[in-house]
Amino acid sequence: MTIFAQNLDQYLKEHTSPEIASTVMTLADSSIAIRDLLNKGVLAGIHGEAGGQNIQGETQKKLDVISNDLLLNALTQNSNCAAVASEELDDISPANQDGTLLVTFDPLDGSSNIDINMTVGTIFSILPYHHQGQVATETDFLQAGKHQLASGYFIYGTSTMLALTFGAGVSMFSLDPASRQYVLINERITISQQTAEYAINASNRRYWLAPLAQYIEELAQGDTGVRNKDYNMRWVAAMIADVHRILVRGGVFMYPFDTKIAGKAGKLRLMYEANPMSFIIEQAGGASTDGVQRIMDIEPTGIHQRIPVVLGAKQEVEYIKSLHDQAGILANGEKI
Ligand code: AFP
Repeated sequence: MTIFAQNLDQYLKEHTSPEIASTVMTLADSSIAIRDLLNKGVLAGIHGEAGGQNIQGETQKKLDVISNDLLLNALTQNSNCAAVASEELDDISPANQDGTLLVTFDPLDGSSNIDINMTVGTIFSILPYHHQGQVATETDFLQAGKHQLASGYFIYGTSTMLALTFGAGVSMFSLDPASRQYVLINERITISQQTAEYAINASNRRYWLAPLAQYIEELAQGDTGVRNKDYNMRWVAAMIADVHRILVRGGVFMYPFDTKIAGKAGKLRLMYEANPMSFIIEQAGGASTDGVQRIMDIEPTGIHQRIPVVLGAKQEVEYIKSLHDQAGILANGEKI
């Protein structure tokens, strides 16, 4: 792999506006602080439930709470951010009225992985803010994903990486622990249209809709079934890790509609997970739907809205849509 040896700050100067560059640098600085805490692990007192007390009698916070606070404080101090919305907070946090950007983030995706020393990450999305001089409200955030100006994620795995898009391809950076700088390692990430690998929590099988159940059954039949080839399955239980794997070696990821919890249209959040990851996946040449409809076309109705997600290799995503179309049902099971 070619190492371009260009640092993130230099890359940002060349590829985006000063406002977005400054906001991404704020996110990147916070990610390095989060990664430092993750590396210290149990020794940093970050494992376990929030709400306990340390030896000084101070409240101990779980790392997802600490990460949330870190990002929130840093972003609200950035003059370009009009407001911030976090998966961890009920309400949005207005910041600087003259800012031109809105930022949403999931501070630690896959946080149930922290205590088992597995991969987690931070996902973010940057949207335009149109009401300078006024205090931003939740309504300002309710923009379809196609309006995102930038999105990306920091993945804290065996190494720390950043995937980033401004709508002109996806670039990947790796954190150099010595210089504490993100270094560009790949300027054009692309996803293969086909795959032989899929990711789904198969324990939910009995709650899936018929088209999705049929699809997974076809894959499981491998070279004895209609797909005529064997498939491999992986599930990290952190979307960030499953999506990163797809960017690196291809695949299809599904957290589909299921009937497990009445009234929930899926597990993943549109504004914090589905939209930013869809932007990355599409920009890498993949596709992203709720099973039927392009996710980035969906008009959000609430900041914490949940949505089914099917993303990755274009041919597989389109095939899943065709199964829903043939069955005459929408991704949420309603009849067309
Ligand atoms: P946590 O952040 O609570 O660990 O949830 C992670 C997540 O939202 C997403 O990153 C995973 O793909 C998905 O949940 C895993 O869900 P299951 O627990 O159903 O496998």
